[in-house]
Amino acid sequence: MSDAATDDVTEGFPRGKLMRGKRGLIMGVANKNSIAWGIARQLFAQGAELGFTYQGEALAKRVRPLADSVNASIFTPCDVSDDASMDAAFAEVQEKWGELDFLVHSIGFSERGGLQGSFVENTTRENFKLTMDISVYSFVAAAKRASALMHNGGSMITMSYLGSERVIPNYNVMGVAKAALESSTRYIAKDLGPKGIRVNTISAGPMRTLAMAGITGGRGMISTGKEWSLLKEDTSMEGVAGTALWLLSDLGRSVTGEMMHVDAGFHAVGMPEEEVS
Ligand code: NAD
Ligand code: 0WE
Repeated sequence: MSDAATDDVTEGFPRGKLMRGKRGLIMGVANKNSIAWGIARQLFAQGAELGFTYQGEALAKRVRPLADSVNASIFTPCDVSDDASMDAAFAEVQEKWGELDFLVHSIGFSERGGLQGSFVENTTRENFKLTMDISVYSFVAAAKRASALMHNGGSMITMSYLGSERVIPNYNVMGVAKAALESSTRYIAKDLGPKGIRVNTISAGPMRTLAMAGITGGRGMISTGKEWSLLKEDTSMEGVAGTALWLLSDLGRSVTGEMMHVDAGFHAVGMPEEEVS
């Protein structure tokens, strides 16, 4: 655990034992900038045993070395739009581990054409369904399968964004999907509560990931976010990963059905100071 490679992969993340003896599945690593990868490194630094699912073979080459660097014991494809693929991934967890302590769901998708301009004009029936399927239903489907393997309680998180609660230009149908995702978190938490399984959402501020690349107004979103935020900072991967650690570890006991903003305080602003000075 203390060789050079481990030091490198956990750089910036506090080391400890909070996750020792816990095994969990990370869904949604595409590359080293993925939020799921930041969370994975933090959990690894605290002693968790990790498994990874990746979207498809096109991503395997990029994700495999990351999984190897945290000694992942599971590395399996999972296209969340396909029930058979989801069944196969969780069958692998059942076979290799037989049980599960935590789940990280960090997946979202909408067609690019739905993420610009007029929400009313640009939201097609097809893309509405696709966006809801991949960004919302996938969490319900994963929670169902993961909870069946959580014999000693457990903890699950999903990733959201402020565009669910407020109008953010161009976020459009993804905002509607994130609202449904946050609501789903509460209903899943209700069903799984009696099994000692906690279910929570992290609402992160804008971060430079693949999902942000080429977004209309993406750069302005990050710089204005920083200017208007209470901390006058970008949202940090360390902050998001630290919140994930808290929620997924026993430190998060008694916390369920909750949504935590990790956005340098941006969500609390009603009027930016710049506009009145
Ligand atoms: P990312 O592109 O690294 O991650 C998105 C992941 O979704 C990828 O790993 C991709 O493979 C996966 N995915 C898409 N379709 C899939 C499918 N059919 N089957 C399986 N996997 C599929 O980008 P990210 O920013 O790390 O996004 C992770 C989550 O965080 C998303 O839910 C996103 O909405 C949310 N989020 C992102 C930001 C941000 O600014 N980057 C802010 C708040 C919330
Ligand atoms: O949830 C997200 C990203 C969502 C996303 C991004 C893409 C880009 C590439 C979903 N689907 C796609 N499909 C693609 O083809 N975020 C919170 C980051 C984000 O995305 C935005 C934002 C922010 C912030 C889109 C418009 C406006 C703001």
